[in-house]
Amino acid sequence: ENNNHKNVLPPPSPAELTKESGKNNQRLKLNRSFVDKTKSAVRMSNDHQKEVGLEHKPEDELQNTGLDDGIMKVTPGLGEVGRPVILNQKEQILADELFSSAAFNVYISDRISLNRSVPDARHPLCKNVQYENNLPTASIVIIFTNEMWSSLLRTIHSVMNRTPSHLLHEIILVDDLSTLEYLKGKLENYLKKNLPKNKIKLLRMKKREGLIRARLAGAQIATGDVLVFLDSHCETNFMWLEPLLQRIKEDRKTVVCPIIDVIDDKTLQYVASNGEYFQIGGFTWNGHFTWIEIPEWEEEQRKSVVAPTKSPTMAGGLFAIDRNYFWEIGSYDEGMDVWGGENLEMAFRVWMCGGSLEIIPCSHVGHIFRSFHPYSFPGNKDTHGINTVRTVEVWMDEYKKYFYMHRPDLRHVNYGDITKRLELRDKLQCKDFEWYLENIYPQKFTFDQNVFAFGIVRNPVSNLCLDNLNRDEDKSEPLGLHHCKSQKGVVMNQVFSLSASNELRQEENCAEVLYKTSKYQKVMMVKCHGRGEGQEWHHMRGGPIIHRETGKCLDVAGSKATKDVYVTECKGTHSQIWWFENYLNM
Ligand code: LR7
Ligand code: MN
Repeated sequence: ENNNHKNVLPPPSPAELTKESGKNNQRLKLNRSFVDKTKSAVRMSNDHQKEVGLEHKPEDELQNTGLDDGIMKVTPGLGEVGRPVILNQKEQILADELFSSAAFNVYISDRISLNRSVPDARHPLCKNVQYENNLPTASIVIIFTNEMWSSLLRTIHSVMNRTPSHLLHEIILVDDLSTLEYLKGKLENYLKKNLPKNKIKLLRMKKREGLIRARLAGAQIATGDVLVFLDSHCETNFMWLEPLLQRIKEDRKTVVCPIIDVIDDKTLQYVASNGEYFQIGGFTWNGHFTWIEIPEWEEEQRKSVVAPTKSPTMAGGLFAIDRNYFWEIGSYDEGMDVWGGENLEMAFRVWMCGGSLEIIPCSHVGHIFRSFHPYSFPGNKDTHGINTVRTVEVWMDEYKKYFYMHRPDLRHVNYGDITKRLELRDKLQCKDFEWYLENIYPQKFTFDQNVFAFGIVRNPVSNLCLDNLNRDEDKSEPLGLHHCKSQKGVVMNQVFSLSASNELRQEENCAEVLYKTSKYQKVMMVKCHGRGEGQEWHHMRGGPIIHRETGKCLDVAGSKATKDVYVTECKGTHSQIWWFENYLNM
């Protein structure tokens, strides 16, 4: 397992955000007594599909799928309507043993019908949207390497079940040199027997190419009007394809993404929100994709909560693009290996070279979010890092310095030849990265722009500096103190800005006082919300850093090195004096 790249995390669920945590009591036990309820569960799902005018298969066909393949052990009704499956203790032990091979609960997956129903995850307004009859056709490209049988086939079945056949030109499966035995002859037989021959193609890579070149190979043999890429562990939702095709028909230069719903890696629950809240794509200066809020100007511009929403970047795995436009705009960088970075590359390129990137809220596709990679990285390379170097060298102009500040280890890495990509940028007469930041992602925070002060923040008497102590940026963690470091190498842990809106912040995280009662109050680093309130701080050169809401001061007293920093009554003592490395005249 290669630790150099962190995996893409699922977006927070609306429940998590509104704190009205899971009132979901429909959790099912995997045991025989459940079978009684099966019929109603399946019938419910069929009625559900009828409602929106989709064809549905006869009940016995649904229940028999996969039963004789030697891998599936379907318990009819289990996981229907996307419900979570909870195992008893004995089964959980068996499931845990299998978990590491798949990075999700394959034991449960093997027991859920390949044709299981999903909850309608769309906003109710989507049901009123009309789509044209003569939409372009789609080639669905699904790449995989050693994907589990049940998750791969459930992806394919869900596409077959929820895509009108006149829009489904073909499904192209690309096997990136899987070694699992059942993905060889057995898979071919299954496809021949159970799926329409004219709709399904299986392409085998001769060597392990990685997801970027595997997708390129799939795209090369595609003949539909639109390319739709999916990961190999997805479940499509109601009317998932029509909204994507409709938008591309209106504007062939838009690259469109569905809302990606979470399929829980432990319970296989298809988590359906109310369809109203979703996030769009951003990036961090260390080269990772991240979820961000829809900015207010975009909220105003789109006429309805279900209207297409512009997004600075995309997660990467699930999107649709006009097939000819895919090639015109430079397809993918074929110099990228295995996993990572291609999504930001494509996002920058599309925006900078005259296209656009949108999330289409009426299209939903579920994806199993995994917390580690179940497959190997040949040569144990940090492919995310190296692919991202290719991206920043081609697209980010002088802004690449911010990336290298986070990753000085990659400054001299061999990233191969990028001449062709630079030529492409030239040929397409693309705009520069500054244009992208100003026009597409103006809310992106750059630590030395629109700030009063930036750099390390030192208390001179103790020679201690503010430091995030390498704590998890995705969680709320206390702000710490550490001996001040020199400015060479990776120093981002100690780089802070006092922003023009009076935030004491690192990239996406702002200092906030959360517990307002005790004498020494901890300072937490939490996601910046831009509303001032508990995230507002005031400071002048060589003076205290004052938290506006409580009127208290940042203080090193009471905390030793490698401890957390506190706010306490302002006293004008040495322990409350701070110097930013740089002050700007604004
Ligand atoms: O060497 C490989 N060859 C492959 O064919 C490695 C992977 N793959 C296949 C793999 O079987 C899977 O179908 O490529 C697909 C993506 O790999 P995952 O599922 O391990 O990736 P991920 O879901 O963790 O990562 C996200 O970011 C990647 C960056 O390179 C890709 O763009 C993935 O497609 C992307 N997935 C999504 O966007 C789904 C939503 C996740 C989020 C946010
Ligand atoms: Mn994936």
